[in-house]
Amino acid sequence: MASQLKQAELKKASRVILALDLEDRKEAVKTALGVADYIDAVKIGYPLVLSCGIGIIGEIKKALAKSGKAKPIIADFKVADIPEISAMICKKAVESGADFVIVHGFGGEDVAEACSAAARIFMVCDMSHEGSRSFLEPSSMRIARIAKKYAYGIVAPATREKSIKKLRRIIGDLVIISPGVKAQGAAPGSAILAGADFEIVGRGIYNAKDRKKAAQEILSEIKQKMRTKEGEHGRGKKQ
Ligand code: OMP
Repeated sequence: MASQLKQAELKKASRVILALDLEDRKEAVKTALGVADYIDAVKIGYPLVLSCGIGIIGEIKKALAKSGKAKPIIADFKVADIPEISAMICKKAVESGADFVIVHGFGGEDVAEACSAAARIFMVCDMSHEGSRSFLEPSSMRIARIAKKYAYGIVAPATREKSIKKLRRIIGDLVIISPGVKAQGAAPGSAILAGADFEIVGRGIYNAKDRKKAAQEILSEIKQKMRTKEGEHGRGKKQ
């Protein structure tokens, strides 16, 4: 059963999720606050948590709320242990302020069930890097069927639009978040056009000279692509 925990929803505005893979606490807070107007959520994973401690999740969350720009936090722990330990990890993430936790799908149904009782989860179905073609991609459709039962959403690669399209057909209206934009080669907006709900961007924003400008540009490229697609649909209907 999917989690009944009362937590934040991911609301679609910019459609951008910031992957905050930095190692310095001050820099991380500054970056999140600096681009808060252009993102819908912040994803925090091992680089930041192992550098600053798990308290950084609550710290970023509070800093955003204090500035009047509260955002949901996704803890990217790619949980993949036995069910009991996986659930403990999810619980710790939630206690630390995470609204969602990313869990690997290859652990199987018992892990998914245990994690979904402890947190709202995103399940990794397929990944954005080349190596994922060896083991994960061939199993991604089976993982998606498990996700449909237990997850709030899935992670699917912006670098492989075909994968997003196939996974969307299985998971129905679950939320799709897609990494691989900019630094890994996918153009902003392409995953959304393929059926994703949000695009995850890390280096494309935090490595930019002007982070705000980079986030702004990514956002306008996404909106532009969406408008073009809507226009094409509109014209198609009239014909
Ligand atoms: P950039 O490549 O810097 O935009 O960062 C991508 C972010 O998405 C990182 O935090 C990765 O850990 C994460 N990610 C992937 O890049 N590929 C995946 O298949 C899955 C994830 C993820 O689960 O978030």
